[in-house]
Amino acid sequence: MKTIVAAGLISICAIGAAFAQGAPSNPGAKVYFANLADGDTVTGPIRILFGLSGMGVAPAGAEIEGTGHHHLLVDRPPMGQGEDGAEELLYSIPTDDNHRHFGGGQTEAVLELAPGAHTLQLVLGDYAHVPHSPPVMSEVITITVK
Ligand SMILES: [Cu+2]
Repeated sequence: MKTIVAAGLISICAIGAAFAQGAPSNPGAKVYFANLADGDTVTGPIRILFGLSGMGVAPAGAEIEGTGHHHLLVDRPPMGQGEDGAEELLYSIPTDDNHRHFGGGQTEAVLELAPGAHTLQLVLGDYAHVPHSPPVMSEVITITVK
C-alpha cells in the first residue's frame, strides 16, 4: 500500500503542470470537533462546532496567509485515503453531500443526517478549497444519529 502511494506521488511530480499544492499551514495548527467525540450518539438536527487553533478563518477566495475555511467530510474515507489516495490532498475539495464547504467563514453547522452511523471529518482548505500543505485535518469520528 505504501509503495502504491509513493509511486502515485512521483507520477504527480513528473507531470508538473498538473501539480497543485495548497497554501502553507502554520506549524502545529489543529482543526477539531469542539462539541462532538468519536462514538457519540446524538439526536438530529446536529449542531456541529468547528474548532481551530493555530490558524484563522477567512472566506473562500480571500488569499490571506495563515487562514482557511472549514470543510466537513461526511461518510467517506479519511481525506488522503479516498479513491485518488494522497493525490486528493493536492486538489480542490469537491462539493457534494460528502464534502460540504463553509466558504462564508462559518465556524459551525447544523446538519440533518439519516438515523444510523455516520463518519465526520473536518479539513481546512485554503482560499481555493485545496487542503493546506501540510494538511490540517481532524480525526475521523463516527457518530450515531438516533
Ligand atoms: Cu471550500
